[in-house]
Amino acid sequence: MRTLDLETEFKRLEDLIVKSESFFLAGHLNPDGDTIGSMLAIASVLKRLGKKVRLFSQDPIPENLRFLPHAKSIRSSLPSSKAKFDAAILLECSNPARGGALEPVLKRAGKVVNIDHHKTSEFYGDINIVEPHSSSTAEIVYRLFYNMNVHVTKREAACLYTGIVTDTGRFHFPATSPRTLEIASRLLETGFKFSRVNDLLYATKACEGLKILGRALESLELKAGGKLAVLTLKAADFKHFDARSEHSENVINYGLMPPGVKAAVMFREEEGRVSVTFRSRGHLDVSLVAKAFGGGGHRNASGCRVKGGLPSAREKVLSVLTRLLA
Ligand SMILES: [Mn+2]
Repeated sequence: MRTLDLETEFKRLEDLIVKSESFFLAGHLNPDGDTIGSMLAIASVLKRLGKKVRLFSQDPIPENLRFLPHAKSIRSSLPSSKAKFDAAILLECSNPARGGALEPVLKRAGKVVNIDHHKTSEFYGDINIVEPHSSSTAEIVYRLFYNMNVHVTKREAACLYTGIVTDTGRFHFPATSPRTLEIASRLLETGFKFSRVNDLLYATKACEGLKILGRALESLELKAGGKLAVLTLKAADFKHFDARSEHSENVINYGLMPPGVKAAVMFREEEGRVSVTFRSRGHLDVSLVAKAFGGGGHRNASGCRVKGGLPSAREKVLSVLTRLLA
């Protein structure tokens, strides 16, 4: 389970945890199961160690993740300008801006810790636990606990399992390794109700989500000689179905289904900007496209936000994507 490169950073973080009293934890914008699961598991362990923990997510927690133990303790408001933390731990943020307007808190934090599995990480932390070969941040967090000799509770296991199962697409994506399955197996050994967790994650979907999925599928276009699938959701679609951005999570994955498709992109029109998500198969690196527009992510899954209206965002992003596919 141990990797030499990470061991020093794990040890430094362990030392920091031992000598610190107060922690600020934050995840990325549009939080997913890995960010939230990892954050809640770390918070739970820190609390068991008698630490003070403040959890922050600028964007709301998706409905399908609110079942996670203590998900309600994650706040969307920043601590007051007087609050000072011994350590700030950022999860899955390639750079601090991925977490939102964290700057005032980070400036006053004793140490900044960056835990991530994105290769786009900018190593901005005093401690950087970045492992791009990990399926998920939850997998790294499990290894941190293992190195610290921390026994994982059922609730913490449910959180970490959620991070792993969602980020691997249910143990489907290539980043799933023997170690991923070994860690999942150890989490199952705690006896948490993994079948119930799977039901809540995968067999439960709000009507708004089902309807917005239908609308997104209707919008499907194939471009670049059938190699690129484009899905588009307009602000009016969300309004029509009374749906929010989170209802369209994972819709992008349908874009990869038509035979011959190498990459999929989904545009979601928001106020004053467009949220863009990318997926690809094999060696095609869509994180390059996301990065070109100030975003980040992995080779096969990435995202960015483009300022301005839908037509111009589509045109700009599609021209870069088509060049990548050529
Ligand atoms: Mn992740």
